[in-house]
Amino acid sequence: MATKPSRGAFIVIEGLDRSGKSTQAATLLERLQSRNIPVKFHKFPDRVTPIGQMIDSYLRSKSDLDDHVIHLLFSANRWELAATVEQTLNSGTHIVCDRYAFSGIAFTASKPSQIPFEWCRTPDISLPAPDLILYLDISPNKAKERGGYGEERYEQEEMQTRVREVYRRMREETMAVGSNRESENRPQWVEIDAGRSVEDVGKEIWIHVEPFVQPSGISKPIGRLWM
Ligand code: FDM
Ligand code: MG
Repeated sequence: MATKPSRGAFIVIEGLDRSGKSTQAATLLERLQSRNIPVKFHKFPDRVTPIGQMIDSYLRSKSDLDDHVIHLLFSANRWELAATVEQTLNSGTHIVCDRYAFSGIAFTASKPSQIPFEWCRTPDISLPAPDLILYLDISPNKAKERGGYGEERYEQEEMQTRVREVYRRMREETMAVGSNRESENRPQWVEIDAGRSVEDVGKEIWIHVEPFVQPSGISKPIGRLWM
């Protein structure tokens, strides 16, 4: 049995649609579970809650909502799980999370309505911050070739191209030296070339995750987004 760490690590996987997030999340979960490392999985949007059902209906174009409203619903959908996330981490269980607030900003800020980046970021301020962001980078062109595209809103190459640009901006801001936050309390943003085989991407992900899931655990407190 692995010993329980002081607190669990919060690991978020981000990327464009068809970048392989869900596959890699499943692989990572199996890796951890096979080592008896306690881990829980979350996925945003969580389409099960009442708010999640509204989001699901919007994404499948069954309903229409103002761009600000849907943005706030995505954020609310994270807030309704925030206390659970904290409890889970504090109990020593790690969390692997498929999409988080970075998706929220990247997609809304990429819309033709040109909602300002700072406005997009505001509702998620002070959510539990991830310790590690695994950004699966893929060109929209290559993602499109993987098929299964075009069934939901946002699954168009033009939109995905803009989304990738916003992700780049967030990566730069997260890694920027000279931000007023302590560097050790800053989430670590790792960019992974997701255009390779499932195995190769999985191996690289594990190299980055392993230091975060040691039995000694994580001693620093849970961070807050953008604070
Ligand atoms: N999405 C996801 C957003 O626009 N905002 C958010 O806050 C989140 C979490 O929802 F196109 C978008 C991203 C994607 C769509 O996500 C559904 P999945 O991972 O394909 O289910
Ligand atoms: Mg999708």
